[in-house]
Amino acid sequence: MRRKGLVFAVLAGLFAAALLPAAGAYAQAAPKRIEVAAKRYTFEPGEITLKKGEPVVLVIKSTDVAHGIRFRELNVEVNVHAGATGEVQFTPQKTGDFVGHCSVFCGMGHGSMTLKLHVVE
Ligand SMILES: [Cu+2]
Repeated sequence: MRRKGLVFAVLAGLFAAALLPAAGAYAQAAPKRIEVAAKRYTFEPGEITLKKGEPVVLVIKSTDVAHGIRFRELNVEVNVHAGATGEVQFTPQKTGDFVGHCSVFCGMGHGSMTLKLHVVE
């Protein structure tokens, strides 16, 4: 009888060991991906809303020339080659409205190529 109990304990231990890594992976679920298309001289969508403290991956896909995005106040920047995709992961730590600017000169309208970011609680 004691032997059965021991076998049970070992099996329970193995079971728990098998489950724990899975639980850990679940807790670190992949951050939300937000895709934004970049083309002369707009980002589409032009506005995004994020939650404070929630990690995100901002995916910028250029459909023409090289672009980039920089949110100076958030220390977030990524450049994208022509026709390519670039991504940057960050976690907004403060609420408010931020304006990101294209960080790679892309032509006459470059200065007005912006992406609005709202960070909410
Ligand atoms: Cu530009």
